[in-house]
Amino acid sequence: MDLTITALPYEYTLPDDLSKLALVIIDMQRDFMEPGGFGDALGNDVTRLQAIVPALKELLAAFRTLGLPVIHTIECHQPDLSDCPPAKLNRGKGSLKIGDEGPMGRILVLGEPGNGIIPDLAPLPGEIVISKPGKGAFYATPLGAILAERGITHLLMTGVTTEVCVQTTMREANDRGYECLMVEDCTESYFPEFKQATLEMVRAQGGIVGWTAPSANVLDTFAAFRASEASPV
Ligand code: C5J
Repeated sequence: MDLTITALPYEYTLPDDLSKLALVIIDMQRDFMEPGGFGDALGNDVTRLQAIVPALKELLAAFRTLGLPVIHTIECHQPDLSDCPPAKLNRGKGSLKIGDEGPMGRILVLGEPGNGIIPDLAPLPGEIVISKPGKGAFYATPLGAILAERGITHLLMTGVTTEVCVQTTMREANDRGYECLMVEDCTESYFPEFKQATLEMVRAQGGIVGWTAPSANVLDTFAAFRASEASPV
């Protein structure tokens, strides 16, 4: 049977083999989620982002229950910042720059406490964790090769922030031929109007970048799938 998720601008059809569907969780790291990190240093109210954690945790649990692929990303740089171009390093007038020592260690540097994924969404052994120096998760990472190797064709996009790393990654994925759906209540921005605009943008013009749907619709489809597996016709 064709499995679909009720979505905008129209229903999103899942691959015949569900193992070709991956959950992509972008940058749910302390740097963006907690006071003292990069997001905070740029002057943002980081507490706004906490609201998505329960829904994302539930969606992650559903993927784990079904044994489907999960990909986490972390925005980070090497300690010598050799992978951080001046255009990124010097951008903005925040209180702390990338590489500076902050309350959670060096800002956006791999391995520092602030660079870790929040405990609620900590990766399990075997889940893919992509360290990315850019906003998009395909740039300068093995993500494309990993997806190709596993035959993954469909991506559910979640994480923070909606209009920066999540949208950039979704656009990169769309151009590479992936069928992408942004999960509305599992992504957040420091700017509610930017989140709203992003959701509208990606699904405009017949889904020019992809689809959007609330996580409840994804969970409903998974429940239907499990019911069909339990009592095949
Ligand atoms: C930002 C991100 N906003 N993960 N990074 O700098 O969206």
